[in-house]
Amino acid sequence: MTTPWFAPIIWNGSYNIDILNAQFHQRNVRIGITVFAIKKYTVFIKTFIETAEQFFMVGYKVNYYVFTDRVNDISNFTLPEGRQLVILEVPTYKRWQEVTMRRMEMIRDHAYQRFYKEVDYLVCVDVDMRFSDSVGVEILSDVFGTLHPGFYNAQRGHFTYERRQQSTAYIPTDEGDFYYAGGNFGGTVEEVYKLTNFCHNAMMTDKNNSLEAIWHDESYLNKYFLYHKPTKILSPEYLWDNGFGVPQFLQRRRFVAVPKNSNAIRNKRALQENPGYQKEKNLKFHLGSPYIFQQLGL
Ligand code: 5GW
Ligand code: MN
Repeated sequence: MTTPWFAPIIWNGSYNIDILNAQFHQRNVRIGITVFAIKKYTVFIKTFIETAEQFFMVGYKVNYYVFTDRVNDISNFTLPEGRQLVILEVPTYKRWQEVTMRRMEMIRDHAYQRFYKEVDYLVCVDVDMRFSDSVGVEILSDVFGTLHPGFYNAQRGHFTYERRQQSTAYIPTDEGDFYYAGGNFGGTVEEVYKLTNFCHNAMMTDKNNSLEAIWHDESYLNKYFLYHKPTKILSPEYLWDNGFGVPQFLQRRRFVAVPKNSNAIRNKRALQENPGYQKEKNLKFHLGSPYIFQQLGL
């Protein structure tokens, strides 16, 4: 339950939430959660916020920072005192790869411009998710990452790191501690600034060389964590996908992927239009062989 550099790995049963709450309430911490709802992904916001209100940092000051290009699609939520919704209008990018990758730049810019004035910690997550059990201050630390649900048990050589030496995200087969998920990381505003700044700059360097890492922002995040080790690591309880089944050791599923074709399945038109559809097909390669994916030139 700790890494070789003495960072705790957060599993159910490894901490006492009452002690931690006493500590964090004493410090009166404020938490920001960043989430992107670009194009059709605005459909995920309602469930995301409703379930977060039940399970995310209950009793704390929380700012939801929703980055979107469709401000009018975000409905109003009645939130209790101390919790608020902040809608940040941002540009759309045509390619889905760019939609997910540009999150790093936008988090960085807003961390620099405003987040540091408003919150102490940032939690940066995917939107196609629901909270289904408590996620509290046990996750907070200077800089934290989450074990990817598909790789917590895998050998280092099987991690889907970027393996092309020309890329800034390159990790050799004999290096790397864990395979971290792109969909849940965070830390203090300053640490998240450093992380997102690194990832964005690395992406831009690659872009200038006509390169894009195999798993986009996730590949650059993994490169960052190799040389800037997280001070806490969240178990896959904090980013589960029921597509991986429900293994017995997994006592809690706190933050779980919403199947992306759930809307689409209902009618054919939505299926063709669902922006996640094409990507979902690619997900199979992610779980199986990334090299097939590479060979296809995708
Ligand atoms: C659309 C098509 C394919 C891939 C991503 C998108 C997409 C992602 C989008 O159209 N709008 C959008 O807001 N996103 C943001 O990027 C969401 O916050 C989403 O959770 C995040 C990562 O994309 P995902 O969730 O589709 O990635 P996986 O690896 O969880 O499938
Ligand atoms: Mn996702």
